[in-house]
Amino acid sequence: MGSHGNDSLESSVKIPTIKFTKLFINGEFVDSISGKTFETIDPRTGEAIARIAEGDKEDVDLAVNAARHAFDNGPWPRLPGSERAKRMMKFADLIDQNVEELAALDTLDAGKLFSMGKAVDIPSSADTLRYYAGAADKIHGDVLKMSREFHAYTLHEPIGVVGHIIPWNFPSTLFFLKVSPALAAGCTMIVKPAEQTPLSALYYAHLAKLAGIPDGVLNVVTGFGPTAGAAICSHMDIDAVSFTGSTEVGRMVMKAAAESNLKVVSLELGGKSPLIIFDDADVDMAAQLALIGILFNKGEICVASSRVYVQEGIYDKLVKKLVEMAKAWVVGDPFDPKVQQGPQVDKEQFEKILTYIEHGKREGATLLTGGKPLALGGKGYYVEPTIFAEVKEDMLIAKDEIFGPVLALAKFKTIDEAIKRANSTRYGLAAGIVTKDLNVANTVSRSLRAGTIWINCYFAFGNDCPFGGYKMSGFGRDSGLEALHKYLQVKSVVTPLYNSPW
Ligand code: TXE
Repeated sequence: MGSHGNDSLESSVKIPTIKFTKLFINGEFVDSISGKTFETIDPRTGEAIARIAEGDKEDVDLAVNAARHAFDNGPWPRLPGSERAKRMMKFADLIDQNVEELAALDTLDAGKLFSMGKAVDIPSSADTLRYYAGAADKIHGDVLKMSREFHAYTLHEPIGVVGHIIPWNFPSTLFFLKVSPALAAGCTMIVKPAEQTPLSALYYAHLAKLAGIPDGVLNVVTGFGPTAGAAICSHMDIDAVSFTGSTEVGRMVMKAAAESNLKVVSLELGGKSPLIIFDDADVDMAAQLALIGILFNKGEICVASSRVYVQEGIYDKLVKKLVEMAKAWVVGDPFDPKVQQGPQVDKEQFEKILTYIEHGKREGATLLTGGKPLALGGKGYYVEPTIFAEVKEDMLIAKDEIFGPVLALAKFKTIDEAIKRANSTRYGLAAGIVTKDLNVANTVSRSLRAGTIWINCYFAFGNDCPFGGYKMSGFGRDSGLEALHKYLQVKSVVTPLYNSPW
């Protein structure tokens, strides 16, 4: 595992100055009503990057008033879909024009790889906007037959004011997976980014204004979950809340929605996704998928393949390869293009991961590699790529989402055993299958209870591919036209015909 000093990096990559630190309400950057601010921290060093306005319930009220007014009286829901689309396209172009700066903000805030942000997260965020812009003028209902006495049709109307609560692991991607379909539908909204990663969300608010998104349509309230986030969930004037985060908080979101105005809820929560590797798999390819499946984005991804089941015939070869690759994996400064894994997002996540590693050791799993923090210059929240073998389903490291670079390996004999063990989890977000046998792939994919199944690939996402969970990974879908419908209401309109007794 390599480490790289970062002194020279600061000169080769342009570290942006932080331009936007205030709440964005009704088209203006404003201080929080309390005047309070909080620090956003660089996980490479543990030091503060900037002070950000700390929104609370009163600020959420202001943002909701602005969004309500924009929805009830403003142009956005009433514009032709093609006009909303034009502005969304402009928004996407502005993102493309600022890719480096935006990628650098997410690297500073979240420790994400700068090269990945520049090549994938930020450009694909612009493409998410474009995908839904393309749908904005194709929102329509059906003509219904009912009986011969009535003429009826359905209208698909924007659901209203939406609250989006997002986490820190994909600050840009998740911002646009939530905001884009809601904009296309004609909704107005309040976004609460995670307290760890407020920087890019505020920048996007600025770009939205430049793109001609009317004031009040897109508001960003930075702040903490139990205050600003909770105020969104229990607000009486928010019509829907779309949440991505922990299962624990997802439960609170649903409870607050139920106890306030029964707002519509969609939840994308944690995962403990299995990857099943069969005897006929290509060893190199399977090892690569298993490695990337757990180490991509430092394991901070809800669909990480954190449980890998390997059939007994290929087990020894595969494990040998996997461990070799994990040992060669480069951990270090995420601005360095040679680095494959940056620091965990914050001290809390870093400590959570190390605690799980200790559990794994105590519970009797075999530690094959890693298992320690990496002290790169004595700073930062770096964790070694870690692989445990002989992991049993009742061990904590097999049950809980660790959200870090920690893999749980186990050996299996038969297909039925693999299916049973893969399904023995409270989560159901994703799963992977590696085999050359189409019958095995099809049988297993139908038997796994998860929202996305990857066969001979992993992390293959697309804007048209619905994404979401089974079981305690939540409900509702981000991505695809399914997500657009999350932000639409269906209204039936019925009128009598000439020969009706009415
Ligand atoms: O999540 P939280 P945390 C999982 C992952 C991680 C764990 C804890 O296992 O280790 O959750 O991470 C807001 N009302 N995932 O503590 O707290 C919060 O401000 C309303 C998986 O960071 O769920 C942030 O904006 N909102 C996940 C968002 O919820 C509240 C990605 C997520 O934070 C709130 C992140 C409240 N009471 C973590 N409390 C995924 N599915 O990808 C917090 N928030």
